[in-house]
Amino acid sequence: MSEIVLHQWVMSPFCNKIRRCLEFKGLGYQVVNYNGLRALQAAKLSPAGKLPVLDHHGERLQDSAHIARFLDQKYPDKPLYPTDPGALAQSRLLEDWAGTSLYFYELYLRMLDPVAMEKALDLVCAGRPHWERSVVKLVLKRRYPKKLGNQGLGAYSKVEVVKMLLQHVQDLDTMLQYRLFLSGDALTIGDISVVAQLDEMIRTSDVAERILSWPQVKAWRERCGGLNG
Ligand SMILES: N[C@@H](CCC(=O)N[C@@H](CS)C(=O)NCC(=O)O)C(=O)O
Repeated sequence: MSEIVLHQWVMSPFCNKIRRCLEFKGLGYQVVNYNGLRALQAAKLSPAGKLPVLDHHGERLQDSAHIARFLDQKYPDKPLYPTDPGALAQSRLLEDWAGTSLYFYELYLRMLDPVAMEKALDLVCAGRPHWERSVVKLVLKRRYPKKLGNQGLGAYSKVEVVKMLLQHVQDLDTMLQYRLFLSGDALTIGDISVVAQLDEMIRTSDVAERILSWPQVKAWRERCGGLNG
């Protein structure tokens, strides 16, 4: 086993974020996937019970923001968090916005849409016995409407949610008319966090084409390295 192991679901935007961080830093790593009912074991890996979890030379870390900061301390050569104070402030705010706002759009478009849900099940049940798929589907269908209801987005129709999301995408497109990346001319944790959320919408949702119809966003996503995993 490699000295760096990422415990993940391939379709998790936060796991996508950490794959991107590791690849940006040029670090070799292995992944352990928690597909199907193996998800029950994922919950035991850390106190929060969420993924990603990263094992780094025997040290176990959880939470993507914490992991990204840890990687920057250990491997400072290619910083995820820029040194320029303005760029640093923007990239940290974008990281937080991606995880606390954009994530719920991704969840809505994936978990409340029957076609996207089937695509997500293909990903999260790959390699597992077929019967596990119906159990996982039941859990997802129970858990996420409640979660989205509590967060607030669940109260809106899909048309309204897509409209709000596309306004955000348009705003990103406007920001990118003046710079190569969201906080300036270099890729930062802000770009990685935002693109990881958009990737997972593009992967399973029928809104993909409309997101990619924004030319600056499309070109920026390619500069960020496309979908990995
Ligand atoms: N703040 C955490 C969020 C991680 C997160 O919500 N992961 C989701 C997968 S996308 C998860 O583990 N969900 C399972 C659960 O909530 O039980 C991070 O940045 O790592």
